[in-house]
Amino acid sequence: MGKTLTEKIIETHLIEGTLERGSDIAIKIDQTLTQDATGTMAYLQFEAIGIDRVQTELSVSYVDHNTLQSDFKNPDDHRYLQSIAAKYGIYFSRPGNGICHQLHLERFARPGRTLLGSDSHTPTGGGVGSISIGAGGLDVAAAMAGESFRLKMPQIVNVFLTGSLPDFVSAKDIILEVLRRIGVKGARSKVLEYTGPGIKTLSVPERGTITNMGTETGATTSIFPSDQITKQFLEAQERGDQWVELIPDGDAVYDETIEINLNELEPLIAEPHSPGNVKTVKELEGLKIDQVCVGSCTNSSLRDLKIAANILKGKTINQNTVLTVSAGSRQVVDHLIHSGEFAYLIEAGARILENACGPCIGMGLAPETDAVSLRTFNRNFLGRSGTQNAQVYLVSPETAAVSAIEGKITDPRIYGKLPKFDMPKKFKVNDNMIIPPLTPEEARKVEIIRGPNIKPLPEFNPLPDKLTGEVLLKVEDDITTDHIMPAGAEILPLRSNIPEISKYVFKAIDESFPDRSLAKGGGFIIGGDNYGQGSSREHAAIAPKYLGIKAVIVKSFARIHLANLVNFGIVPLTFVNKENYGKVESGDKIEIDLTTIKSGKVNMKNLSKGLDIELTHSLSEQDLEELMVGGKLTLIKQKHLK
Ligand code: MIC
Ligand code: SF4
Repeated sequence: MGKTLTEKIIETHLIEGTLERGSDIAIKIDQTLTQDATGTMAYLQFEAIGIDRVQTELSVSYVDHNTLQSDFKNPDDHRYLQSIAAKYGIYFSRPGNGICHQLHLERFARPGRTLLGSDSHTPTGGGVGSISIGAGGLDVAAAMAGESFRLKMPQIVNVFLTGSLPDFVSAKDIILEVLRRIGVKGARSKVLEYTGPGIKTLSVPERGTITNMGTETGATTSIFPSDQITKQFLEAQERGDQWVELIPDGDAVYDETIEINLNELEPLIAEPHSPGNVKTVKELEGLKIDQVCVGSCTNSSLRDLKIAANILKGKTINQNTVLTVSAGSRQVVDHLIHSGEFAYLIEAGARILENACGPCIGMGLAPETDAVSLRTFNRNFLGRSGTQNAQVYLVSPETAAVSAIEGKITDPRIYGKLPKFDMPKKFKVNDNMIIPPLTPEEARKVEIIRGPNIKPLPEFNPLPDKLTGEVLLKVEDDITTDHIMPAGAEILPLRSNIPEISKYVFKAIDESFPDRSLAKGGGFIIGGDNYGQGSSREHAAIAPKYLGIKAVIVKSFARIHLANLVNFGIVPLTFVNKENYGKVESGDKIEIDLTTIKSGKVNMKNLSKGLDIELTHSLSEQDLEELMVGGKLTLIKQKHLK
């Protein structure tokens, strides 16, 4: 029986387990990436593990999220990260160089390699045929220490593409179409593997757009084969020697197939407040817009900015619409400057931002009150832009540029033929903002520099046999990590300071949550389906743990958040019968008996209502061991001390 591409790469990295779907496996990790917002915590943990140097083939530390410097906190973190990179053999991408995923695709991602990144959009690397997975910072720290990465062997979905995209229809519309069909929970425990004749029409950055935003379907990762298009891209990045052909076998067997005819696609848009609320742009045409943002790790490649620039050439943006542009890398900007296309953006009235995440994570450029903001980004969760009542829509660069000129949501196809533009045969490669690792001797002399905002890691105790307390909060389906642990310019600088950042847990849902939790000595959270979707931020677990949260009981979890809860000793449980969600309310006193947890069955007593409710979990033996000692770090430290 033939193999899928995913199976082939996983098989060559398998440390434990088999390819049987749903079984527990452990894979070797070749590369890691971190970004600054998750990186400080990941490196504090790496330091706590206590080894001299990273054990991976390649580890890169990027600075791209916390780039607004309104006081000392963010720059202190950058300096800490730079000193850590020098100390432990890590490449350091300096602030201003660009967004981690765009940069990693350009400079480091390799076909056939595994990449673990402390950011949920790490699957961008799937654009060159790498198995690239997002994880919590502690899992990435463990991978840097040479530990394998544990996951459930995913099912593999064949996303079979035929045809080619019409003018003004974009790679972004392909992933929006996938989201339209399967929604934000549709690919959980699955890998989306792209095949079919249509893939030959897509360049690597376009493939990167698709694998990047595959995260929004809940997929473990997404991947394209490594073919002649990959070869050309790597050669153009002066990395031709890293190319290997990697394709699925002709008779590969997939668990499911989704067919998309690219000829039939039209411009799509995700409405507030979920990337899964997909409509056609036509359906929303005419809605007045206040802001348009082009950029983010989904759509900030040279191809995307050239499209936007050439549409805007000789035009002026609508007088009631603000346009921002943030390139994914200096390489992108360098090309646009030399080709003259950068001028088209500036002349049209774009506000040029740093090469960083920027407005995507509420780091500046928050929209005005009640604004409609059209963004080429991947997430439009409530409040994420920094303005609670803003309405954020997600679109392609084509739709964004045309709409910025028109001042209203506009189907870009009304502009007729897509303007012509050339892509370079060779990219301008200049890695002078990536500091390579030092030799072990040089590294030994490096001092780690810590600012006053970098606080020690909190320590957590082993779990008792019984958990008792009050349900502090009950929430609905699809709660995101942005709900649990909000980001934005005010809160993100606190990522290295757990006591401070904990004060913002569930801020938009219930501002009293942190104080109530501390006052009651902690308690429980009840949730619906897909609890914890979105970001990889482990702060959505560490901060609730710090506030005393003992267990989270839901209908189902999102993958990365579930792993983060285990890593920090919060018990993640699910209802055996989802209807029982209705039998426990905020304020109820409950008791959970953990003595039977190894059997997979856990009893919860609702003491307030006099009910017994059966709970379960999907945790492996290893997960349970980590959980019961109060978190993964304790176990890893013990292992490395031996
Ligand atoms: C995001 O897009 O939500 C982030 C910010 O990149 C996060 C990481 C973080 O919270 O630091 C992610 O996607 O993992
Ligand atoms: Fe940065 Fe936004 Fe991409 Fe997250 S989704 S890595 S915040 S650009």
